[in-house]
Amino acid sequence: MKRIKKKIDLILLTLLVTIVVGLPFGIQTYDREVKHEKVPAGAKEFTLTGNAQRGWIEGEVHAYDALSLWFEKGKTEKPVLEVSKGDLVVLRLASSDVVHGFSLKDFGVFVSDGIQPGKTVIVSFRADKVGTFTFSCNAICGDNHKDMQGTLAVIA
Ligand SMILES: [Cu+2]
Repeated sequence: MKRIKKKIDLILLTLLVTIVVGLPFGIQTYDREVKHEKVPAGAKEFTLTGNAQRGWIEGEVHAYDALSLWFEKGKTEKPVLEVSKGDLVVLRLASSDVVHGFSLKDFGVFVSDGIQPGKTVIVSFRADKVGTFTFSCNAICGDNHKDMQGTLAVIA
């Protein structure tokens, strides 16, 4: 009887360890696969990282890097994303600190439920008109919230 109980304990412990260790890997793999699936071939892809001090930064930037870049270079330029008319544009939106939002109203693109740190939100749209369009953050994220903007330039 005691032996069986020990065996069950061991099985349960193994199961628990497997779950605790395996879950983060599982989530990571799932995220990567899902992200991968969402980006069609031939799309113009950009990554924007939101930072409460520096606004939108082009590329994937982690909190520590954002901070050191801030001290090294001061305020960064607002990003300008250039695409051609007719392009399918895919934006990977990330945050290096707090919850940000995203809005590009000329193309009907809104992220209303927030861009959480550590999670990437992917939006896509067809750049079907020529011009320069402003995108911004639509979640109040700090003192520099109103400066958290960038430009999408669609050329003919
Ligand atoms: Cu923001």
